[in-house]
Amino acid sequence: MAAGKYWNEKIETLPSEELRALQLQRLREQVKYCYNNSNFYRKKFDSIGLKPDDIKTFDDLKKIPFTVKTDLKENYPYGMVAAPPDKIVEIHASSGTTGTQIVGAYTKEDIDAWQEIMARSIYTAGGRPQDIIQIAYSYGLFTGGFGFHYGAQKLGARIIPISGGMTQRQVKLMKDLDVTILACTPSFAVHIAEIMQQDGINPKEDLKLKCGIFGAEPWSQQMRQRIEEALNIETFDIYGLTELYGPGVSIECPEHNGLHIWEDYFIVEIIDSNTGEPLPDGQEGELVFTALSKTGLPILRYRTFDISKITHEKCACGRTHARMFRVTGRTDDMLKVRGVNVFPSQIEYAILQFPELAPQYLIILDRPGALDTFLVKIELTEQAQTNTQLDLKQLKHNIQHKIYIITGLTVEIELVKPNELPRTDGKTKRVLDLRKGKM
Ligand code: DLL
Repeated sequence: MAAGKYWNEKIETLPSEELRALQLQRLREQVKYCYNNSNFYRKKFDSIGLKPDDIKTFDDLKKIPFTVKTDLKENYPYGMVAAPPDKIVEIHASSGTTGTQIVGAYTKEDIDAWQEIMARSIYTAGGRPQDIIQIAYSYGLFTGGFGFHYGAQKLGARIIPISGGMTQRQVKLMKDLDVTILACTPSFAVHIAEIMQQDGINPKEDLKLKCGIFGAEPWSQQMRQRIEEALNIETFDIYGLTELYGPGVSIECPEHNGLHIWEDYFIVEIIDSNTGEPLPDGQEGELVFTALSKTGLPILRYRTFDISKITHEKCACGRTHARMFRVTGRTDDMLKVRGVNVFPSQIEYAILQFPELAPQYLIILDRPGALDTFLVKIELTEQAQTNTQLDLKQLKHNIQHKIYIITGLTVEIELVKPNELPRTDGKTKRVLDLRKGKM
């Protein structure tokens, strides 16, 4: 099936009209499947007098109420499962940012679909059967490890299923086994690069690494540049969530101009998160997805909380599937500090403009008295740390000013030594909010 630059040329380059027709046909079938097999959706439809046959066009999609995270939580663990129990062959889960488990239940058909979109995603990022892929996402309930494993297996690449952790061993194996693709979270990639530097490994000379497929958490353009330079690779942003199989909902193509959403499997909408109203292409809002083929735990119009924007313009790579732009944050990540809304990604964007700073930072919020305090601890790079000429006071002032320009907030800056902040092999926690419980 795979040839040249496409994994599945016919589907990936399907003319838009045909793609819409395919989606509509799958949507109608999926709505029927939900109504006939899911108690949750049948009740939801019945409560507003909606019948599956009422969904005839894309416009009718709006008649379907949103599905939200609390639906999954309230129906934990199996309340939203639509397939018979003996058809569920695998479970994954995400603890999410709020700590409550979200469970994903997969039938064999779901695993096949996930494997297909992951193989397609890795291929889109340049992965080929002759590649050697180090999967440094955690294996287990988290969907990262297994999602990449299934995709790479279908692609026929050689898999190094190392999982997360063991950073020094990651580096050694990458070198010894001639790894060409690294798959992990961007923050773990930063840590791997640090260990390489410490161990005197020069990626350009000592490794065969050509690309990195990174996702599962927001990362800025500045973070990308740092990683690409440190590891001497091209990087690809991959997006997904447990509720929609896991990784592989969308991925960047070599144009690096947005992430193609595999529209034969998903319908994407962008909505205003306050009003729920759909927003036009190009406008930033919350991503909402309808899965067109899931049978274990089908999901219609799922509000992700993820903030992005989309475009349906044709991409220079020839793929016709819509693109979403990098997720800048989540509606529930937004920090409200002294009445000002600020996203951690804005802080990252500001600080990584300073070459003296490493991409390692922690935001600490507190409320010792009546007012919020906002402290950003940032590591200096090794070079900056040993540079006796560096005017730290001036540097702090410049960082403060940059953050003020971007967010409107005056924050406190603490510059710390390299390696002082905690490292992670998964999703990094960038915010410590000590105000909780004091509100
Ligand atoms: O993080 C699935 C995944 C694994 C994606 C490996 C990519 C690579 P969850 O644990 O359910 O699933 O978390 C999903 O992570 O709603 C986003 O907020 C965030 N997220 C995922 N990918 C990206 C990305 C996996 N590329 C939640 N950029 C999502 C920004 C991302 N945020």
